[in-house]
Amino acid sequence: MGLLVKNGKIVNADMSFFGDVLSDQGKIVQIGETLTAAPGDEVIDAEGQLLMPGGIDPHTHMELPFMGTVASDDFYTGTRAALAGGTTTIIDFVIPNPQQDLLEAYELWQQKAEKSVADYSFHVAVTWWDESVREAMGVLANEHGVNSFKHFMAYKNAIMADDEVLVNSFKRARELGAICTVHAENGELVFTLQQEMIEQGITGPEGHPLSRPPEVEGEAANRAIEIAHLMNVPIYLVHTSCQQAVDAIARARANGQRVYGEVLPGHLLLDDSVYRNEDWSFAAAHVMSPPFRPKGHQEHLWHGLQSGTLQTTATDHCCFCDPQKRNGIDDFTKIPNGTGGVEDRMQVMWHHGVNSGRLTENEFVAVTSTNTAKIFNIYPRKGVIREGSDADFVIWNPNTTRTISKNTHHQKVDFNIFEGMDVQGLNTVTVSRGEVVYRDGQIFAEGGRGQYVKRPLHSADSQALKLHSAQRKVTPVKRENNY
Ligand code: URQ
Ligand code: ZN
Ligand code: ZN
Repeated sequence: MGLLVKNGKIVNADMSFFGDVLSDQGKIVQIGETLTAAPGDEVIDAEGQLLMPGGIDPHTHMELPFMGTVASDDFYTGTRAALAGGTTTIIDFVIPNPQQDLLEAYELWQQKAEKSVADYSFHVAVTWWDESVREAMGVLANEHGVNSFKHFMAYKNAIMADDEVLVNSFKRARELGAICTVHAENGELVFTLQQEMIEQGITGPEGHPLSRPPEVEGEAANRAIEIAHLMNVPIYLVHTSCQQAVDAIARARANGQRVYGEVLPGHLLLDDSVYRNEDWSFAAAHVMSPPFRPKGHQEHLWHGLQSGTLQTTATDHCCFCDPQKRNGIDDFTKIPNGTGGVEDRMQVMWHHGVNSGRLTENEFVAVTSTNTAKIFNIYPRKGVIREGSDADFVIWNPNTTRTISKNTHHQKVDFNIFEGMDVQGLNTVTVSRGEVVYRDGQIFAEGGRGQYVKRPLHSADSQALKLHSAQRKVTPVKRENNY
């Protein structure tokens, strides 16, 4: 049985046009005007509505074990929420403990994700280094469709990657034709500043942003970019949150370096006043890293997105309920870091991006879907409404409104950082691989329908490698032993 969506305005990153879209067996099979349905096809009239590629969220952490607890949204509940908000693919993270075999961790996460209702893929974090890690990266890249490796420069005494890990892993990624992604905060600086806060008796959530000021991110962003430059590997900075990081990316891109940046709706719209709220739980609910920043950084992030310095939006969806956040009731450094948003990203970005005039509808598609698909090499399978692509799209009514609230969201968490936000422009229907999985508030998706998306390696461009290493080949200076 096929699905025919008629009379919609199709909005891709490159252009908008009116047409009908026919999907069958999970793929878009025909786009044209006045298409007719075959017997048994489902037909939806999208008159007055837009058809846009399903959102791709390149940064989620479903059921992540972290800071002594486990993120509350799992791969079933979290991907249900994603579909409800118009996101049809997530890229989550395999995060091995230091000394844990990367392949063992990968298998564990694959088991967790079996209950997903949306398509999913994995970045794999490199949290330690030895020859076995090097080997495992090759197996993951060549046999399991992993073309991106993550590095946490923060979280000392846990999953922090020091320069030895960064340099070795970046070099290995280059050999494989993979891309490196980084959480760019200097973990040593954070650790020391945290101790200083505690010594000064600052134990509440207000200490969180004070212990990781923008300079902590700026230093790490510049360091990661320079290491990537010398190792000649593409690099993607996740959740850039401040002017310092945006400027580091802009400088590198202006110098022709392959650097990408991601931004979260939370960092675009919220500021650090949330941490000074008198309600401890409210303030703690906003504890995530990097923290929401002082006023001023938000506009710089918007300009980064509008100018193309930043290419993607994500959510870093990593939820912890109040009882979990209360692990840090006496010490902010023990508050599990993370906030939600996988259900809200598309609508928040439409309202504050397109309705505000900051982004065109085409740019909205680029930063919520297409650019991620291109950077992580699943375009045009995902990220575009085109014949032959996966039939992942939303039917979007630009006139409908909703007020975001924890009381109505599908995310399994007792807080919403966008609580009370009125947004206009919603997905009335979400289609995933040709199936209507969400419609007018109802989710129709069985656990396990989500499929793992392998991501092909970018060409380990031997010519570029040769050129790069040739540039570094230095002939030793011949000296007579005249001493
Ligand atoms: O750092 C991350 O991206 C993970 C651990 C989620 N938590 C967070 O505060 N961003
Ligand atoms: Zn992070
Ligand atoms: Zn994250």
